[in-house]
Amino acid sequence: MKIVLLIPPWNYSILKGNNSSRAKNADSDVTSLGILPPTGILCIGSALKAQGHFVNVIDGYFNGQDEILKIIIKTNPDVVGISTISCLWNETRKLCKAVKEALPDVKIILGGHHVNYAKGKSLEDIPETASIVIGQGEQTMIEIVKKLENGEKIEKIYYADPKKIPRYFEPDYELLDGPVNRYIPNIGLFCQLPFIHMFTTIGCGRHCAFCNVGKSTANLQIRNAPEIINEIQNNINKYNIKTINFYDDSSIFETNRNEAVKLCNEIIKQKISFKWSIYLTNFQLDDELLALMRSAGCFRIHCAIESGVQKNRDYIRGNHISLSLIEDQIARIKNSGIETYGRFMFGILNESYEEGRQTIQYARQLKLDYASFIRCLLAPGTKMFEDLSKMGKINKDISKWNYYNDFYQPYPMNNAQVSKLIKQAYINFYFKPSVLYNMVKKIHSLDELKKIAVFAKRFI
Ligand code: B12
Ligand code: SF4
Repeated sequence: MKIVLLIPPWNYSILKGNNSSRAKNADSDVTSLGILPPTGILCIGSALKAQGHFVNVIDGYFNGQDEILKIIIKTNPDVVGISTISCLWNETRKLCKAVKEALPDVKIILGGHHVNYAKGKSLEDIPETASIVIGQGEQTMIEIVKKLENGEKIEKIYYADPKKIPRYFEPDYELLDGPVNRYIPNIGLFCQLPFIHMFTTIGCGRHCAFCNVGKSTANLQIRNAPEIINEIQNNINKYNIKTINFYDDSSIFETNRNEAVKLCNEIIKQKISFKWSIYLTNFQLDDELLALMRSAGCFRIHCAIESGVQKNRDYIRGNHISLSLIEDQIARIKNSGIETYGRFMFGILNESYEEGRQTIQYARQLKLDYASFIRCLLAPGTKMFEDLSKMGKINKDISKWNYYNDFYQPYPMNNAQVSKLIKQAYINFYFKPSVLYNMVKKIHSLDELKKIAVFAKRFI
């Protein structure tokens, strides 16, 4: 069968709730601080390709609705699978309508984060949908396509069995409608290009106050070291990858020390030459593991600190990691020779403007090598969503939802204060001679320098 899998159109302007012209490339708008390939639908694509189906993956970052429609009409697929997130639900709705008008026989299947949350309500919102898939999509998509091939009726709602560990299908970048090197990662993720991001675990298993992924995925599944090594080598051999970021929030480095040690030892033994970084949320890596990671090529650790005020950090991450533990961990990482990148957010429920300023001070005091400061983005079905909802702060009109503004108002800060804090934080953190000197000293490549220059222009 012929299958098109896609991410609906998105860019900075669309996320702000506007219709907009397309970004020309991954450096031409602000979201371009990190444009990465859509792993979820690439894994599903791999699974379907392994069954002998024809698969085309379209990324809505590089294609507007008209371009997507043209590709779909040209491909004339039997199935269109769309990955959904809440702030692009309206784009998804428009696209489904247009696809169905152009190709009335096509079966539209929706999956991903928004339908995981909204479940049956998504079918009411988008009546053009043939089925929705809740949970991990590989196995279920194989099942659905098989049924369609046999002329059998398909269900309206499929639940991927959370207890069944799905087979992991490596994302197949050959399925993309463009070259993999047009993706440009976030400023801190790479030291040299080409870059790719990977996952050492599947699912999540946590319940952060702003995110609904943990609620809808199966419990955390650990990938084994040989399988991860195989994917690393494939990426290096096929795309000459120089930097990899392990993008998972609960990577094996924090959740399965044995597998992490095996992975590092194997990288060293096989002399696999690449630089890599990880995300950290639990802050409990010991010195021995840090030294081994460093020997295996780990150059930077992204620390999800979120807030310098304990009550706000506890609320948002829910794992009660004390600020003193974070400080101790940062010192250990620095001692190991690995660079530190702190990640912070503003606009947490009940965070005051003054507390936001304390977070800026905290970021400076930690003497991190890099830091990023973002707006706390909210997903429906989460604790923060429910709490704001009870306070009447949520705009329930789904057609108005977007990433930046209309969807909800932070409390007690307003959006303007959040934006002001973000700007102040970058200026206060980076415009210090010692930080700038350190950054320049540590620049790993011309590509990294160029990315830093694009970023710095926003504040000059
Ligand atoms: C990597 C990542 C990115 C990358 C790549 C995006 C992408 N489309 O893959 C980049 C940096 C580009 C990015 C950008 C954005 N992201 Co993002 N991103 C993530 C992250 C950290 C991992 C996603 C991932 O690859 N997981 C691994 C794969 C294997 O799993 P998966 O994507 O969930 O897919 C599986 C299932 O969901 C399902 N499935 C998914 N799609 C489909 C489709 C069909 C048809 C079927 C049947 C099943 C199915 O099957 C898949 C395979 O098992 C998640 C957080 C998280 N832990 O999930 C946030 C997350 C998805 N991002 C989010 C957001 C908001 C954004 C941005 C708006 C942010 C911004 N300002 O730029 C943009 C929008 C991009 C977009 N259109 O998708 C939110 C979504 C919130 C929500 N619930 O709606 C999340 C959950 C983060 C959060 N905690 O809030 N993101
Ligand atoms: S933000 Fe929290 S709930 Fe969401 S994926 Fe990361 S660890 Fe899981």
